Amino acid sequence: MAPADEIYVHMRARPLIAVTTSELRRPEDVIARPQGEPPKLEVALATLYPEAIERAGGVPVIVPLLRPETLATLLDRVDGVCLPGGPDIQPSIYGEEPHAQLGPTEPRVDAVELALVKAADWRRLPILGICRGMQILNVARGGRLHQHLPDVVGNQFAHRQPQHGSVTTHRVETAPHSRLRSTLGGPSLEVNSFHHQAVKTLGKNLVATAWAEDGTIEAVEDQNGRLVLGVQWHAEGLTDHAPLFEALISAAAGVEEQGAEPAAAAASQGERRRRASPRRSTRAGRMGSQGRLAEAG
Ligand SMILES: [Mn+2]
Repeated sequence: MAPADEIYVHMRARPLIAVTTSELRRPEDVIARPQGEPPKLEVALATLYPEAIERAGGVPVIVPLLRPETLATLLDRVDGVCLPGGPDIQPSIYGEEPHAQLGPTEPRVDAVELALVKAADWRRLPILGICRGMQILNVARGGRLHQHLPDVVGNQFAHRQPQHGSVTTHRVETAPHSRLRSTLGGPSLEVNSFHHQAVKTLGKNLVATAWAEDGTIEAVEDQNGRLVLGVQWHAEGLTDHAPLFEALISAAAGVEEQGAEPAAAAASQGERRRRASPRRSTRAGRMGSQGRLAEAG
């Protein structure tokens, strides 16, 4: 094979993964350095996310704050979505008043990520949510959150660990026959923990597939077989959890998942056939406007 052909095949095999910037840095939060750029509002994303996506074989596409119609155009051209960690989510989205211990929220970021999840669901794109990303996934599908987890489970486990993200601090039990267990092994995993909130009620078509010993839901996934997986820990900081990113990339590339439970694999195949309609026709025909009209409904 000629070198040019090799490069072409190689590039075709690497799916594009949209990864949102879930944090905003305000000018007052940025340290002005001599001869440096003057502080201004910035979008922020830990470099660990694009590194984990690239290492797993994907090409990260970093998504700033965009309008819904721009997000729709972007999602017509990517193959999967990664939702990173970030600040607490505004409780008004799921119809609750703010708790006294609610952390800082970012309404603009919430709006962008909720629109992105809905657009990704409409296109049946695979989704991996990390920490806040799992919570956004849940809320976008109509679920609710515990705003201040210690109110619910006490302080037996430090879900906001002081240790570095590469250090695991608590254990989770995983559900048999779950995609999580087939991806990372089971029945238990050691995880890090940096969350203030947690899932209270599950969003549409989501099931819990991991729990901390205090009962906190630590992972959710779509029960219809498509790869839609949220984990409450920071998998991007744990070398052993790279298979989560590899599963996202495989699903985004349309590669058959290895090692899935027979029932889940069968459901996955059926779903893949069904999803041929909206996503493929949108991509093949570049029918952006028609796709967006249908999506708005
Ligand atoms: Mn935790």
